[in-house]
Order: sequence, then C-alpha cells, then structure tokens
Amino acid sequence: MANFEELKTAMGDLDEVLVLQILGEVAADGGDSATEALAACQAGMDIVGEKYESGEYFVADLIFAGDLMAEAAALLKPLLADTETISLGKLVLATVKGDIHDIGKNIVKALIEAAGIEVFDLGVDVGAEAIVGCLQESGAQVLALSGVLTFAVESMTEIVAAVKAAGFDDVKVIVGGAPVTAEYCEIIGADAWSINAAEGAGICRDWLSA
Ligand code: B12
Repeated sequence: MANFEELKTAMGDLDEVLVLQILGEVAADGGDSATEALAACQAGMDIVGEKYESGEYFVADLIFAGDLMAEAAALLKPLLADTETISLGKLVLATVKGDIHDIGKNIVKALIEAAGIEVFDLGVDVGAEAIVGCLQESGAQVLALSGVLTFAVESMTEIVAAVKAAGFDDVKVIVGGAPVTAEYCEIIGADAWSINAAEGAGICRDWLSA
C-alpha cells in the first residue's frame, strides 16, 4: 500500500523520483487508491505554495511543480477513469483571459474526464470569442471556467455575458479557482461554483446525468 503522507511530502519537496516511484506503486496495486494519491499530490501543491510565499521556493520551482503535477495527473487519470462509463456529454474548459495559471484547471480536467465527460480544453488566457466558437463547434452542454487571479472574476463575468448573448441559454456554467465565492458566482451569472475540483466534477456529472 502506497504511503500517501510520504507522497504529499515528496510533492512538497519537488522530489520527482520519489513522487513517480510512489505513483508507480499505486498503479501496480491496481489503481484502487488513485483518488487518495491525487489528493495527496494536491496537498503537496499546497506545501509548494507555502514554500513560495515564505521565500524558500522561486518562480522556477513553481513552474517545475506545475509540470510535476501535470505528469502526476496524467499518470493517475487512466486509473481514475471508470472504463465502463460511456460518455455522459461534452464540456468546454478554460483558464480565463488574463490568467495563465493552469495547475488547478488541469486537475479539474482529469477529474471531469474520469467522470466520463468529454473535455474540450482551450488552455489558458482564453477570451469570450474562443469560448463561444468552441461551444458552437463542439455542441458542449457545460462550460467550466477556471481562474486564480482576483482579476479572473471580471473575465468570467465578460465570458458568461457573451455566452448568454450568443444564445447558449441551455449551457450550464460552473466557475472555480481560489478567488471564486458564492457571491462572485452570482455576480458572474454562473449556475454553480466550487474551489474543490472533485466537487466541481461531481456537479458536472450530475448535470449531464439528469
Ligand atoms: C503556481 C503559481 C504560479 C505559476 C503558475 C504555473 C501554472 N502552470 O499554473 C506561475 C509562476 C507561472 C505564476 C505566475 C503568476 N502568478 Co501565481 N501563483 C502560483 C501559486 C504558488 C500556486 C497556484 C496553484 O497552482 N495552486 C494549486 C492549484 C491546485 O490550486 P487552484 O488553482 O486554486 O485550483 C484548485 C481549486 O481552486 C479548484 N479549481 C480551480 N479551477 C477550477 C475550475 C472549476 C470549474 C472548478 C469546479 C474548480 C476549480 O480545483 C483545484 C484543485 O483543488 C499561487 C499561490 C498559492 N498559494 O495559491 C500564486 C498566485 C495565484 N499567483 C499570483 C500572481 C500575482 C502571479 C503573477 C501575476 C505574478 C507576476 N507578478 O508575474 C503571475 C500571473 C501571470 C498571469 N497573467 O496569470 C497571486 C495571485 C494574487 C491574486 N489574488 O490575484 C498568487 C495567489 C500568489 C500571491 N500570494 O501573491 N504563478
């Protein structure tokens, strides 16, 4: 059985060799503990953030942390996915204009895909025009927006207004990221919000299963 406390610490220490070794053990065990492993990696990212804020880590460390988290999420994704699940529906995902943080977005993506939803990931710094275009082309029923900068809330508001103006009244919108609150959700005009990736994925799954 993999040691998740050790995994969390290894992620916080940016010890790539140990992180990959423990994830290898999770896979060898059949992947039953993939959800706990993902949570441990996320908890390790919190340690990275604390070390950055205390001056122990620098921007280069954050970029390395982002790559390591993306690698971990990619390794865990096939273990999280229920291979019996048929596609529940389609979802467009993006980090909004002005914001290039994508670690949280990529975690949400892994969990949404694991819930059996097809994700159209537009990347970072994405504005209303690209999102409306992707909704048109994909026929997605859900739009998920991520933003970590306080400023992201303004971009989200603009995007949701543009989506509604383009006539996508039936598209459900969920917003997430550190600055998002219930109050912001209302201002943005979104249908739901969460700062918890697993909870957000669950909301999308419930919408598409209904
Ligand atoms: C890593 C990091 C970076 C990396 C990003 C690498 C990458 N590939 O993403 C780099 C070095 C590039 C970076 C750059 C900058 N950063 Co920065 N960064 C961080 C840091 C340390 C961690 C962010 C992170 O990834 N957290 C881990 C993830 C997992 O958490 P998360 O994003 O919140 O996501 C979770 C939830 O919110 C939720 N979620 C997220 N999205 C969604 C979406 C949906 C739909 C749902 C349901 C849920 C959900 O699920 C996730 C998992 O639980 C934070 C500090 C901190 N402690 O948070 C600063 C921080 C976010 N950065 C900050 C700033 C200011 C910047 C810069 C402007 C710095 C500069 N002067 O250049 C630039 C931004 C440029 C830009 N235009 O975006 C500030 C933001 C302040 C603010 N409130 O506006 C912070 C808070 C640091 C600080 N204390 O000042 N940064």
